[in-house]
Amino acid sequence: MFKGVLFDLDGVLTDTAEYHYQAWQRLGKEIGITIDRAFNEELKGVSREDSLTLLLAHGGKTNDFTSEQFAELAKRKNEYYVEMIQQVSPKDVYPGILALLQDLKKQGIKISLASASKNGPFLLEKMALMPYFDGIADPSAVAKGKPAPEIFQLAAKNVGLTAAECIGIEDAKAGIQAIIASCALPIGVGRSEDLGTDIALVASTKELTLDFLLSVWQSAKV
Ligand code: UVW
Repeated sequence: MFKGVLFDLDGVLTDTAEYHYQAWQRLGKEIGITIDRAFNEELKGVSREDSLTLLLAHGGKTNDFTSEQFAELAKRKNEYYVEMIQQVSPKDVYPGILALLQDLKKQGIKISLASASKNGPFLLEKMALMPYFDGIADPSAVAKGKPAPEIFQLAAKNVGLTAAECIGIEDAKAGIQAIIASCALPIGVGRSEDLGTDIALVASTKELTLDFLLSVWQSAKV
């Protein structure tokens, strides 16, 4: 039986993945880089700085900015994003998530956040989900972001577990790769075209019930 669940935030607990996309799009437009949803898939789950590096490479502008300008662009994107998430409230929690968190708590299963976003704690507060979380991995405390396993390993460690004792839930390809590398058991929220065919997938968070998690764990561990 798994002892913990490690949650990504953007695109798993709520729809902030869309706000990230809009904020990157706005910044991109200002510096002459157009992005679409297909490219945005590559930014999902990736840290702010790594996303900016990918955006500049996408627009052929890798060497166009000094490190000070790079920092200013990252800050500007975050300002656009933070502006949009001010209105986030408990109504924005994805379907099924609250019931899952409540059921996990009742079973004494640890709940930990493994998000690359430095805005994670702010969003948990806004959605009134903070009381459910036993631990939050600080993304600035890990040397390498997703797809490296560190953030999931830290999220497990923060609740006294190893990643191998946990299920990890993600909507992004880099995140699924990080879960697999950490030895946690992945569940993807999304499409097999984006996340792969070799892991348990749900099309909607509505399907993320405790029973579903138990069945995924049992079938992976036989
Ligand atoms: C991500 O974009 C993942 O992080 P932040 O919210 O810190 O910019």
